[in-house]
Amino acid sequence: MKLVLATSNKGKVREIKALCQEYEVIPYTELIEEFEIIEDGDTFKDNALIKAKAVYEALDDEDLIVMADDSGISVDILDGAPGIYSARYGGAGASDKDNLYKLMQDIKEKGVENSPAHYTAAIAIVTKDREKTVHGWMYGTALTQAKGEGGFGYDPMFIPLGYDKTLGELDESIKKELSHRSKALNLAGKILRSL
Ligand code: ITT
Repeated sequence: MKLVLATSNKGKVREIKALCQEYEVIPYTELIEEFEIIEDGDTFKDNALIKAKAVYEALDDEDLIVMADDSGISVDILDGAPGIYSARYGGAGASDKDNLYKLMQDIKEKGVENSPAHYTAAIAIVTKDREKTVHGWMYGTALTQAKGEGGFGYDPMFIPLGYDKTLGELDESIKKELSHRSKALNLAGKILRSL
């Protein structure tokens, strides 16, 4: 089964390919030119659906199945920020590194060295006659220091519950087992198998 990913985030593509080996996973940018999708929903779920529907319509092939991931990190001491704004936390055009350093700085400015935090992933699946969404979460601690080079995005500042190292330091097999994305993809797999 061909599964087109409505994302241009290379970290997500790498993880989704590793977790969905029974499918032929293709980023939409291999089929059509990358285009801007305005993610103006109020929730991860809304934004995942906006991306999946935009790409499904642009591909104009009713046999394709499109999957989108909208995700982010929510930090308790920051009242859940950056949440759905995780990709733009450092401002328009901010890199993953800019976002990471801004988040660590904002936590530091609250006068603490760390805070409980969690990642959320909403996955949307769009076909010619269906629109489905599922979610997954990973809880842990957000630090004010980045450690390790593994993963992507905010991973060097996030320690999953039950561990004492960041996702930047831990072997990728651990994130594969625990992550918000793998939990959501596990549920997405059930939907895909029912199509
Ligand atoms: P697409 O919309 O093209 O999928 P994006 O990077 O803009 O790519 P989002 O809007 O979903 O994706 O934003 C997700 C943000 O949260 C982005 O800054 C990521 O780096 C971060 N993020 C999401 N999942 C993550 C993970 O597993 N590890 C680290 N950071 C993550």
